Amino acid sequence: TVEMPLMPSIVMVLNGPNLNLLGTREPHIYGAETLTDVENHLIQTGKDLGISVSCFQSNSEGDIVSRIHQARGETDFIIINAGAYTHTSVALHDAIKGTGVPLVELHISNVFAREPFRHHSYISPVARAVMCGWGVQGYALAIDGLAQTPAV
Ligand code: CA2
Repeated sequence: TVEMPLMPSIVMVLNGPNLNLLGTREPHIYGAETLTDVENHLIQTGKDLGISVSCFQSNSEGDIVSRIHQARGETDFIIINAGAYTHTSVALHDAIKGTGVPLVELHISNVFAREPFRHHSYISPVARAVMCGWGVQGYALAIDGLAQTPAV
């Protein structure tokens, strides 16, 4: 028999600063769904694909660093929307690099069609994949992509 590679079965979705405001402001950029709507959706998408999804949001850089540390050994993949810390945080870059947890960087908006300060990411060089501009459905697309990805 041939051993088939296993897809990631435990995925952590991390949302950073201000993403708790989803669905309350700027719906033209970020959509009308709340973060709770999006998270419940993702947990269901995961169930349908045989992936256990846990979701976490924090406005604090240190909390997100700690979650990345905690993910090591207990999570196969992280999907992170680090919000504005994407563009500022060497600490997040170091946490991802230091733990070696495979990670997808995600943005709801197309950051490259926006202000120049959103064009640089400290996360991209340490991410396995980067996606942006798909709206909140990007999260489900990422889970779907992971379901088709052999775990490493
Ligand atoms: O497009 C994305 O997902 C971003 O990561 C969102 C961040 C922004 O700083 C990044 O450049 C791109 C901001 C998140 C703010 O989220 C809000 C959602 C609804 C209402 C207000 C803010």
